[in-house]
Amino acid sequence: MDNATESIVKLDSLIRQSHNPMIICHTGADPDALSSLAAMKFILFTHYQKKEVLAVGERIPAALSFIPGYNEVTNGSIFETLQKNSVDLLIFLDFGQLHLASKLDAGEIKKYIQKAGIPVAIIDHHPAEHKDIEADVYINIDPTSTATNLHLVFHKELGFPIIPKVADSLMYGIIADTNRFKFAYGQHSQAPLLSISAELLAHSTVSIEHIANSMERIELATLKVISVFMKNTELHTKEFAYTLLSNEDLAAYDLDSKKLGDAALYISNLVISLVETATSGVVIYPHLLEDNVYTARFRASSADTPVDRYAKSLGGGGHPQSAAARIKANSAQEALAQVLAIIEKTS
Ligand SMILES: [Mn+2]
Repeated sequence: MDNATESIVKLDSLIRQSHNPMIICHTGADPDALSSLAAMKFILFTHYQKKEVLAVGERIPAALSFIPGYNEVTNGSIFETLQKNSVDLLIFLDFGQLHLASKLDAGEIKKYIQKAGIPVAIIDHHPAEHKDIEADVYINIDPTSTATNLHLVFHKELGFPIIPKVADSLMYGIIADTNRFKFAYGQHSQAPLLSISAELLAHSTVSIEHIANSMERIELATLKVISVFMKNTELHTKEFAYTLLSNEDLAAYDLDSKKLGDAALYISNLVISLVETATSGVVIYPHLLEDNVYTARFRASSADTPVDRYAKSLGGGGHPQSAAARIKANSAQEALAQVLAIIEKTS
């Protein structure tokens, strides 16, 4: 048996022995975490005949209520649930770092698990080197999502039939974490991803179009902020685009400032590094909680033009293709001037 098969066999036997399993996802669930939690709950009910399954995540965003599994999971305290129930197996989904379990109680949760001697299994897809939770079983076969790992474990390796509800949930996780099959996680992730998805789609009741549309829905108030960001977009050079939004813009166009963050994310993720010939760009907007502070959100459509160097020079940080910094300035224009000066110096 290879390592993965051995871990899966061990997980299967831990689940069979367990009378009171609890499954949890990371705090502030994303679609993959939430869908995996729901799918895992159906799997434990259907294939392992568990009578009750505690499925808990903390701070699950209400914005994810469009995901079919939303009502199947409990949005509440993991530590309190552990204390109130005699849990005899804990399965962590979509994370391997303790602090991601809970904003307030991560340390207490760890102590409780150790004291009670509860076996722990992790099913995750994030880089294994960051894992800091000690687990009896650690499964991380496919790098693209937790959903793909659940498929590989329960359908491929353990041979359970694919039930439509599980296929639906797993497809939401996959579409979200790969941005509709776009992201490559290393060199060889895409062919396996597409064959896993084909197997699930054969049993799924929702189309890729439906899933993608439900995730890409946008609030009208956010769209109005986006439109001003778009209007203010310019090319600094052929390779670099920028846009900014000032406090004056917020007032002049009667924009909802609470939508500023969502609108800036939309523009930086989907627009600013794709304007004409540009491969990178920046989005600048006021930080609403602090006067004279602006956020600069950098994005690159190619790793060949990394933007984290600019963010770092401004005291921020991030990754080559996505980075951010906070800038002290008296106006959005002044913040932009600082950013462009840094780019001249760093390029
Ligand atoms: Mn994930």
